[in-house]
Amino acid sequence: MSSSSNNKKLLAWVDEIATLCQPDNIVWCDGSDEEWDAMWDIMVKGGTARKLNEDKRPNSYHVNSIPADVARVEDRTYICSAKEEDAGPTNNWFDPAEMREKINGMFSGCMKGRTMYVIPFSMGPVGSDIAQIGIELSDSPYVVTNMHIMTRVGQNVLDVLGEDGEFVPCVHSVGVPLAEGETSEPWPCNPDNRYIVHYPETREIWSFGSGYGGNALLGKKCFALRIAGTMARDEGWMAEHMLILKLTNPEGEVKFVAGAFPSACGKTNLAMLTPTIPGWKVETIGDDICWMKFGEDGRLYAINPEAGFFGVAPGTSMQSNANAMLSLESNAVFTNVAETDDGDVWWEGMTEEAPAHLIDWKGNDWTPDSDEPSSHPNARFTARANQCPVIADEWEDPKGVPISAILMGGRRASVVPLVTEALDWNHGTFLGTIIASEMTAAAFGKLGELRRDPMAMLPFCGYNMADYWGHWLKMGQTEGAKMPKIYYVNWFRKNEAGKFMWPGFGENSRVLKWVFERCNGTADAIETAIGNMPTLDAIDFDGLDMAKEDIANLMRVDTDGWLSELAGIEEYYATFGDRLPEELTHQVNALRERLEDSKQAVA
Ligand code: SAT
Ligand code: MN
Repeated sequence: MSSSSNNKKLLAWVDEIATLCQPDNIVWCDGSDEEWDAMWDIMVKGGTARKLNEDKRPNSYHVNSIPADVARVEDRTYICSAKEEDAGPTNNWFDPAEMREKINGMFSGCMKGRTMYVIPFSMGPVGSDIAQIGIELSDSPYVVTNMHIMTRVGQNVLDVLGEDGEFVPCVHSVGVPLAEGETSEPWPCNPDNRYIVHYPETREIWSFGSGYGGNALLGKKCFALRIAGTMARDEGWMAEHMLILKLTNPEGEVKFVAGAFPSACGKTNLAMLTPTIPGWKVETIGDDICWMKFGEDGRLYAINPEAGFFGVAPGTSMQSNANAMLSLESNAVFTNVAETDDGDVWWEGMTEEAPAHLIDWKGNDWTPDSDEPSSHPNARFTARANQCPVIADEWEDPKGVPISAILMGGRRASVVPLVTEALDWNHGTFLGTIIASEMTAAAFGKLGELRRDPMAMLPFCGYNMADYWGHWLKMGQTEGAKMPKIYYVNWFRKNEAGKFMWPGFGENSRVLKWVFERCNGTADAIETAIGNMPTLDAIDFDGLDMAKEDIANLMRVDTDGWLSELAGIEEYYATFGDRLPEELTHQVNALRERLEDSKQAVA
């Protein structure tokens, strides 16, 4: 297990970081099975991991973090651009020179007593024109194994990098140096000193103090969204928080659809959906991140830069997402879930009935009478994409797949209908900027209050959000561009009794069918104030157990509701000052006019 490179910049940088962090050893990772085994061997012996019952879940491991380190830390995530306005009001900005000083202090000697792993990884199929190379230096064997699944790791990446190729440098430390003879905690981390730092101008990532998820697996949100986003802006492509799916109609015709949804809106489920309408097929390209570049024909071609799924475990079951369950039957990692008496894993919602006894994620005995859930709500599985039974043949196509439509949506109990087609790219961009979700728990703010999450990128946009919107608009003006159609969807509308009107899950295929047929010009729509909406019979509601009234409400323009949204949108836009693209002001004004006109027409 070892790899090597003759890239001068890389060799010099590895030396420099080793001098700073002072690890005991340096290991160049090669992504092999042997390396996987060796990492787990270290973690099992060190009390970090438990191997699952080989008969139940071959080659799979269970790890628990500590309660202080269970999720991304948005308040410790920094964008260190030279100018504060370039980070914008939605990011934590920090002066880059001051941050460098802080970082030098923090990282100085931080890997003492540990091994520094050099992880060469490709985001996207190795060698694809749309792919990018990163190198993560990390002192965590847990990170090495997760990167094996989530990215493409190995010598072939270094071969593509060659002598003078470019890479994004990513430095990660759990932030717990060991004294002579001291052994590591099972889950080392430094929760009081977590820093997730991005330098967009020099395209660097530094992460300190956390071993978990997006804080530590730096290819994911840090690189593939925050840093890649700024690269995309500079180079004329797009790095988006979107699933990608392949949709096939009963005649065998194929379209590719991307979709941006905030956390907890069922992105992974949609990407792997089992259609309820006969003859239609959904296959998966990706469940979280989408990079798109123009092809010669002016269309946007997308790749999934990742190689695995880092999915939320609780709630995932054979009922809610059979394809995800089948993806993690072997070669998988489980973090912060419960263990069963027969050496397997369990989480809330996996089966209707909970096992009679478990060891919970904190290591305590658990029974169905216990007060706390057995798994952390943000417990995760890490599963290989190529194990997904509905992974599309094209998922590793280096030239990407042409995107016909982009879906966007939040979690809205009111106002927003089931599906609306944008009038054009600019209008669709506008709809993306106004994505929001109602707060569901009082703890997160006032009930019913909106958390705005434009394009589902709020925590992931590495530069000024208003400039990002400007980039979307600019993409649409590119000479010869044939942009995808944009659809604003809402699976989460509630009726007056507080019940979800729309069944969601596999039934979302009914909306996908309309989208598909709109792209072909064969489905009906009526132009309304808020966009093109399906006529009542354009969506197949056949066999759905839904009240007529709910169907009507789901498909209706709530003119007054929309009018009262406008003030909130304008207030939000105002927070971006003069960075707000003028076009978006036009869009709000035009929407207001259309709504008022339609009100008069009715009156
Ligand atoms: O922890 S991650 O950022 O990788 C996943 C997520 O928050 O969606
Ligand atoms: Mn995500």
